[in-house]
Amino acid sequence: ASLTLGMAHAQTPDLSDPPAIDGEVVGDHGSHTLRMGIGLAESSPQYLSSQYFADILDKRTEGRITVNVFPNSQLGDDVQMMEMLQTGSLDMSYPSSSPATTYVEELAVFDLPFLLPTREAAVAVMQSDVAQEMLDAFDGTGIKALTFSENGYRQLSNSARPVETPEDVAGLDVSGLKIRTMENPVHLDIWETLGANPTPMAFGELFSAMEQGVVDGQENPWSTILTSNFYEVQDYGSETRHVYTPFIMMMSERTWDNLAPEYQELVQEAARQSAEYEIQLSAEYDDWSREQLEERGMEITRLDDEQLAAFQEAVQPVYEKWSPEIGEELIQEVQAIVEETTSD
Ligand code: 2Q2
Repeated sequence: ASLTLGMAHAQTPDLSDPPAIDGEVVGDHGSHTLRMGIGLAESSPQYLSSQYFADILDKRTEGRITVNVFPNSQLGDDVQMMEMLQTGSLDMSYPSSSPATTYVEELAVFDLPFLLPTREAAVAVMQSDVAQEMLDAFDGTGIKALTFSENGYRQLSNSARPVETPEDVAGLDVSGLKIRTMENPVHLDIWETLGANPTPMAFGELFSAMEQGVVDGQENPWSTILTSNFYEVQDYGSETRHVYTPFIMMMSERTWDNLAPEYQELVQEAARQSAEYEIQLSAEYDDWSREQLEERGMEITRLDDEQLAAFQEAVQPVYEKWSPEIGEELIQEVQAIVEETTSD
């Protein structure tokens, strides 16, 4: 991206080929055709990196492992697809960590508002031992959690009014904004604490709920608001960056157990390589998507430090309420990792 400040135009994401697929071909240990369901559109970093994952497996097994990726919540929403992994009726999925807290409650640390101030800190946490322990904690649930990647910094959008302050969310002489949230208790609490009327809802139902006015708004990274065409039904955006959400690439334990050890090793390596590519793409998409949304008519409010501090202050009670549930020690471990990255 260009180094000038102000209205620097974020570079269009470099959607050229992902990193070359090197590494030797893995021997013949049978053939597998896997189905992977995701929630986002074909233009999203989530889909593009899932396709890269599939390409790595195809190339390094000479076509013996094929992954067919189904985007746009075609096969179901995050909660449904995780259940399908457990029963073995779906091989892979790529939900956010937030709806997965029902399986591993420590994941809710990622839902604490303003916990991860920079992408560098977020990546350091996702690549830490404590994060690996959360992935390992899926063992026995029927889900093999392979790796974290970036859904990204969540931003508020709505169809009612510009939002610069928590009071704008609550509405002084009008009712609080009706905000859709992911199916996660911490997210519900964040928006209740801000005086909104939050409703948990599957991602696949969100566009029509906004179109029909069932909800006024939602919160997702700019690239999701762009690639899922939310700008068609949302006039206002606010750069709140209130939560950084990871994705978790998941495989059915049945599918995993069915793979030869050599294939399991390759799947794990391909998952890591595609997650690295996804984080790079998602970072490139972030500012660029916000500019694309403005070009498509969304009025986006950039919060200054004072306005941001007002939101951070307003959601402080969420920490008081959820720290005991999530675990003070875990939160301190994560905050220590954040400190390390922001101190140098
Ligand atoms: O708000 C949401 O539900 C999204 O951030 C989703 O968690 C995410 O896009 C997944 O649906 C992707 O499969």
